[in-house]
Amino acid sequence: MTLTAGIVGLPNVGKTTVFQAITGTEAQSRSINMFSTTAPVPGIVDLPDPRLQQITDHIETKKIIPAQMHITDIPALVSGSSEGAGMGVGFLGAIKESDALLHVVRCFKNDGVQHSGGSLDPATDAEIVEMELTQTDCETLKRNITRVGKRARTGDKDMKAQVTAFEKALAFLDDGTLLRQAEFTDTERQLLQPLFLMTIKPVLFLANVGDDDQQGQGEHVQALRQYAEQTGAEVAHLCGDLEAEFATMDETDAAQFMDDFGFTESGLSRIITRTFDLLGLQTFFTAGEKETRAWVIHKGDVAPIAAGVIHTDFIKKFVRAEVYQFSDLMEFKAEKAIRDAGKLRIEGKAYVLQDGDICHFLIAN
Ligand SMILES: Nc1nc2c(ncn2[C@@H]2O[C@H](COP(=O)(O)OP(=O)(O)O)[C@@H](O)[C@H]2O)c(=O)[nH]1
Ligand SMILES: [Mg+2]
Repeated sequence: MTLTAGIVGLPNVGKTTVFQAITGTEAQSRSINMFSTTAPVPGIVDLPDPRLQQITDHIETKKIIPAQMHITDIPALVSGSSEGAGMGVGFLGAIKESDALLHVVRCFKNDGVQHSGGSLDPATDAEIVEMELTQTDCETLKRNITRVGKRARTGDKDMKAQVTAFEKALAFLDDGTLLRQAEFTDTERQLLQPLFLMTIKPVLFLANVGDDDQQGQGEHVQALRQYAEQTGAEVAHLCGDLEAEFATMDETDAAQFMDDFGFTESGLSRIITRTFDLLGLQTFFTAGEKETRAWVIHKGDVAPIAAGVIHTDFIKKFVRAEVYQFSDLMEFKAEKAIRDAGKLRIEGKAYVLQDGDICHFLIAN
């Protein structure tokens, strides 16, 4: 699976700065103007994983291919966007299929950059954006209840089930419950899926801190953490301004710069770790002469599903897998030694993959 995420947030909170920091691109539209981003901007990020390099220390390869995440920067939401204020909400279509939302919240002080609410208040800011997403979902649900409702009244059972699921979701929102916190059956989730509702998506709040709170322990990040806890979301902090600068440097300079600022981990690694936690994801590897590659799957996925990430056909054609752990390779330093030590396992269709598995799949012709 390719992980996709959409960036949301109020104006001037650092959405484009964060986008630039994590995609390593130099965006043109980073600015102190309220609506400097006027159209969705897609980007692709290589997911850093030091294990890839370590694998190739022992298994020679022509090419290293990291897993990727697709990220889209969009114009800002403001209070009233769902009724057409600011840039409206039409651009949300660009992130409707995202697996998760990265909701950037301003936790940095900068008098030179106008704050849409007048003062720094992360929890309130987060809530304003979520209100607009809620309103957008309500509109989507009402529109679809009307559309499907006409056919449901003719007695069509499938249509009736749809209307019931839509009405249930609408009732949650009317009640002030975000859909990510609402309980639905698997069937209901399937019925809601085609509507691409915004508040049902998992949210990672990105606390954009100033360089006076690089550890993310200040009151503003704490306030956001509390809000996240109450609303079933996660928080990662990063200093957008600094990270955006690292991102445009070459690796050696960036490492030196990070060291100078006392950064032990890049904001991007933190975001990836939290997104993986949030979405229940893990990584497995394939390693060989041609290429060594990282793949993203869900925790609990069985071997044929993992093979299917490489090629959809492999789900059906899966025969068996040869599997060992990344740590085995670090210990024995070669596949042959792993095999000789009896650590190379033959696994069948029911095998549940573990993070860090290195796999060879046998596929039927
Ligand atoms: N001090 C400080 N300023 C920032 C930070 N992140 C963004 N800014 C500034 O805030 C302004 C708005 O940033 P931008 O990324 O365009 O915000 P967007 O409207 O949310 O996309 C720019 O002038 C940035 O340089 C940060 O972490 N610290
Ligand atoms: Mg922007």
